[in-house]
Amino acid sequence: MKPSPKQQEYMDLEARYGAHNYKPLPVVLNKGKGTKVFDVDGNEYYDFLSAYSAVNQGHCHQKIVDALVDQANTLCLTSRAFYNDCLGEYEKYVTDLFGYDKLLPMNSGAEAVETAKKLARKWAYEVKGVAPDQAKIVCCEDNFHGRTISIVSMSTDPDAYGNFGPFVPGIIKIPYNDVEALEKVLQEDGEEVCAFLVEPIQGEAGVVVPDEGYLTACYDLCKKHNVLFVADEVQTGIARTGKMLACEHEGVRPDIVILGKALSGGVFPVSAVLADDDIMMTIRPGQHGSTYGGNPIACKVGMAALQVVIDEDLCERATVLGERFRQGLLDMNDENIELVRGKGLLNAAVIRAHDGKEAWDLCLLMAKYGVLAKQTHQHIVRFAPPLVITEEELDDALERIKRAFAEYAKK
Ligand code: IF1
Repeated sequence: MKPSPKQQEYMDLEARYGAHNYKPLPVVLNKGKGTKVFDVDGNEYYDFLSAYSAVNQGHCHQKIVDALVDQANTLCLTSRAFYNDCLGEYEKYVTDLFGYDKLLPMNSGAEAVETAKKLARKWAYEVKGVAPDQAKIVCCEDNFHGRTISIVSMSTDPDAYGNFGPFVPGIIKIPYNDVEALEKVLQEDGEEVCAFLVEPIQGEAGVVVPDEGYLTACYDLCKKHNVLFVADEVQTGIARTGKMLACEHEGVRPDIVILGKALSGGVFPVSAVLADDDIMMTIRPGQHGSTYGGNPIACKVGMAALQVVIDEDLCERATVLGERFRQGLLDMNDENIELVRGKGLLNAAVIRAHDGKEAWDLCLLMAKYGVLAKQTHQHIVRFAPPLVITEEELDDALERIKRAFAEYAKK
């Protein structure tokens, strides 16, 4: 898939003037609507990445864009030095929807993860009674929670932490989907552990779905040892897996919930941390915040984005169409598909290397046939279309993916 001269020009600009912290697929987009994105040459694609599950509501959803534009023409930013007429309404809307006492508004997912870690530590010292500066956070190997120094201190991916040390202490890493590992750590260090931070499904690791009952067993262990169960639902939340929170599949109610990405439908950076008063009220005025956190645009966009999820029943769509998609991949009986896994419309296929080709090459072929997806690690392709995708679009996309696999299989 050779970029056109026009596309190459855009890529060259980025190569010359931008940091090289990504290696994007060679496609230059200039328009998006619903499940479709369009490149500068007018080619159209199904977006099967959804900006890593931020665009669950579809690109440029009119109701979310309207909320953005209306508020942008009214009042964009007050900072939290003053009140505004949007934040309280937004906080009520979200806490009512998810069933928590309070919300702390931030902007990026990483900021929300950092906020959750600070809350857990604060709670440890001021409620649980952990000795000063001794609080530990248990996290899982192969996690992805963002890119700050404190977060990559938890990473087991050399690309994520390499040469970014020294790292933040107070972290215990255990294997994912291993209840006994958590039990052992809590038996040994439970007194000083403030939180267990976990993705209900590990996204970046390759859409790794834990065994049924894993989240429940971990939650119960946390309760037994007076440890907070903290769910990073930045990627799995907001209907992506068929529930508003992926933890709901097991009926687990996290002590702290971290939201981001689709909280704004891909229109604006909005993230949030949810918790009840016994945790949230440990942070008092002047102890945490952010310039843009809780800004009026974020509040209006967030409410519009969540209302779309409800009005268009995106949880049900993700469940039904996710089943259809996984079955569609399996029905291809393609020998280069080693494994299909996922929940709702967060799915992935493990791709067999073939004739010197691997997942990246398959992504190039899928782009050629009008489907944009991205590999994670070497051999895994994540498939995560906007949840507004129709059955017809899904079937059409499957046909195109099938053609890409057929070409991938050729010698
Ligand atoms: C990149 C990955 C996905 C996340 C979870 C927190 C955050 C993310 C579970 C931080 C962000 C993004 C970051 C983006 C690509 C993408 C990603 F490949 F990096 F790992 F989705 F899997 N928790 N994930 O998935 O949220 O600060 O980015 O708003 O950094 O390349 P953020």
